[in-house]
Amino acid sequence: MRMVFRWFGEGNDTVSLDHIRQIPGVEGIVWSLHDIPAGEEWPMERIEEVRDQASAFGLHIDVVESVNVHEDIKLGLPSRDRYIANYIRTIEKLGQVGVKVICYNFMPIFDWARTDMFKAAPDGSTALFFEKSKIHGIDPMELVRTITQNSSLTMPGWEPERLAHLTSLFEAYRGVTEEDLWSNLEYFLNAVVPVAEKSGIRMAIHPDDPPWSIFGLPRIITSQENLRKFLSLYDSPANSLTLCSGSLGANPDNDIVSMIHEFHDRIPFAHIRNVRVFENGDFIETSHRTQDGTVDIAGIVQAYHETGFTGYARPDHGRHIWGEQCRPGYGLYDRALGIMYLWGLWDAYTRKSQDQASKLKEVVQ
Ligand code: CS2
Ligand code: MN
Repeated sequence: MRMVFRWFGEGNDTVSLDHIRQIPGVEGIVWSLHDIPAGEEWPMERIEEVRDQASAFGLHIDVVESVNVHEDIKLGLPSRDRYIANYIRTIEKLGQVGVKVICYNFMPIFDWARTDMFKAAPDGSTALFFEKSKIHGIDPMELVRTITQNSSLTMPGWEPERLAHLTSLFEAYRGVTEEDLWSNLEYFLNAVVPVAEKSGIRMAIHPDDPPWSIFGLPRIITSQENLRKFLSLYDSPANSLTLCSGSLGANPDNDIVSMIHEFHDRIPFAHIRNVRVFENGDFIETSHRTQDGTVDIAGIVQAYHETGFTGYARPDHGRHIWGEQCRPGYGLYDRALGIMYLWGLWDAYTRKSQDQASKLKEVVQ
């Protein structure tokens, strides 16, 4: 397991590279060019700039999250080919600087969605919260305001330029079914996966968060069955998964341990975080500790250990604790605590398998 940490870029993050390198076992940043609109080609100078900033602190840039997919590609419009051509040139450039994994998602219009960015927990911390009944009643624009209002920093997946055209975006998706979305995704994969293969990059789709339809928009990267279907669309190691335990775990029917055992050779990037799902379907992000939520984090780390996971992992989100002022979900403290929990589990499983191996040796001798 190779630990990495998301960094939003100079002037766009409350956490510095200097802090990141002090978290035990963190070897690289997970990065993006957040100001470049989806569909545009990334300039090489900007890519090299991030590489140089990271390497000044001894950190690598192997994992990009995300190169966002233009809405016309998800919609399957004729203009998609132009945006796919730009995407391909970006993949090639990222390959040239040694990037190994590109995370992306295929959610129509919205990326991750929550109804409350700072929901208070009894211990005084706050965290991202999703209230199922609230989302049914509200105007999508209200959701955009909830998510973007408290922050002067960019919110990934919630770019104001794009969301300013919300009405026409919804209009464009009218009549677009899950089947359409699958076939538009397949078209995209057929174009980009061969390029990724040649560039030494694994494309790793992020599951939908939450893993069900919102505002009547189709969502397909939601379950074990659908992940299986996704992988079969293009059978190559370069067509792979960012397995996010928190996103998938918002639906208690999703058995993430089973997914790791089934898909392990197609998971180059793990997002490991916990959520607590309530009986009515609402959920709140919690600490990483297994007992604090409803996702079996210890079982997940064990499954990665048992399957010999050598990919990248990040703690994904954290709560806001100790009064930290930060981008929602992306403070330093709780994510760093999460990393230490993940390492604790990992090292214990390593020790256990070493002990078992030496016992076996004794028996054989
Ligand atoms: C995050 C996402 O919701 C999550 O779990 O990891 O915001 C993720 O960064 C994007 O969906 C990836 O494209
Ligand atoms: Mn995630």
